[in-house]
Amino acid sequence: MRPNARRTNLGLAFVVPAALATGALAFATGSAWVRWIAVAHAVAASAIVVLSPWKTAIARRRVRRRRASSALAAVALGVSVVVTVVTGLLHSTGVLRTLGPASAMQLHVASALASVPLFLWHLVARPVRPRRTDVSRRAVLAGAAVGTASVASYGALTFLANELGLRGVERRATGSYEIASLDPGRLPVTQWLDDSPPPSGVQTLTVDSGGAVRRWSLAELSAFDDAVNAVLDCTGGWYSAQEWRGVRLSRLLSPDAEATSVLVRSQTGYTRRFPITDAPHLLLALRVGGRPLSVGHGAPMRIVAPGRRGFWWVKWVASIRTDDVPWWWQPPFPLS
Ligand SMILES: Nc1nc2c(c(=O)[nH]1)N[C@H]1C(S)=C(S)[C@@H](COP(=O)(O)O)O[C@H]1N2
Ligand SMILES: [Mo]
Repeated sequence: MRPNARRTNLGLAFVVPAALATGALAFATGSAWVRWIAVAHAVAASAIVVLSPWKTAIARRRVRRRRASSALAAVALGVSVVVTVVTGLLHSTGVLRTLGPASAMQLHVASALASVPLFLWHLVARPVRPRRTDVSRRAVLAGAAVGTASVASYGALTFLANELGLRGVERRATGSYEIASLDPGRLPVTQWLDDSPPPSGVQTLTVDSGGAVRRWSLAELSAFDDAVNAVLDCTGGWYSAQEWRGVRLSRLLSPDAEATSVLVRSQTGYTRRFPITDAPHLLLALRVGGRPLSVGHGAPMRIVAPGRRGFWWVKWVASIRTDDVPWWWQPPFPLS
């Protein structure tokens, strides 16, 4: 079939950002919505695959006509998209979850991030300007056909994974695989980007709330014994259920009518800001599975944030502050 270059390119200009957006949203979402966001992510990825034969034909023609300016960036974009789709498939089916030192999920995210500037550059270098005729009857039908084929291939893959008993079907709604639940000795130690365990832990926790600063010693904090069973779900693609013990954050805060958020800072400078309404549900954990936290897992204390992805579970907590800054006034994902 002779490719309709305009429609194929317009389709990709829509589904590639959709795949990126749903992927980022899946990491940011803690509620039950994450299941549907993950499904939308898979369908957007299927659409990229469905459109790829046409896009390949377009690229071939381009090369043949020697209109190969900015070809290197275009090829790099193609490679990054292929790697992203393949690693996404490897992770989600469970066929191959580690590739050398990295997990399929880590490579998936890294190549997706690499594709963002390349994609933007491609749009600038080879713009597709929508025309009126793009919303013709035929175009709408073509769009519907691609949509149907994408949903169908996602459904077929899910069916096949079930039939073949692939490990991918055991995943949680977030897409993560279970590991080391109730066995904290085997819990993986991981950092978001480049943080690392401090050589020695803090001896006190500084709490700045309601206009007063109070320092809590570890002995004082250890006297609390609030227990929370919660799932640590790392965006690296695994989750683990553990029994955490420590003190509910709300117990440490002074009443403050103005406060809208609580800022948690680690000894290493890693921070996350939570809505103040979360304070009763957040645990400052000193123990896991009945034992003090190890250094890797955040000794002497860390945040346990049920329902939030791993990057919210600040380790090596040194200080907590309440103020009236809105909780969303921070990068959606940590930068360190
Ligand atoms: N200070 C600090 N806390 C952190 C991180 C970090 O890089 N620095 N990484 C987070 C991420 S991404 C995850 S998944 C969990 C991992 O916790 P674990 O090492 O105990 O499994 O810690 C979170 N807390
Ligand atoms: Mo993580």
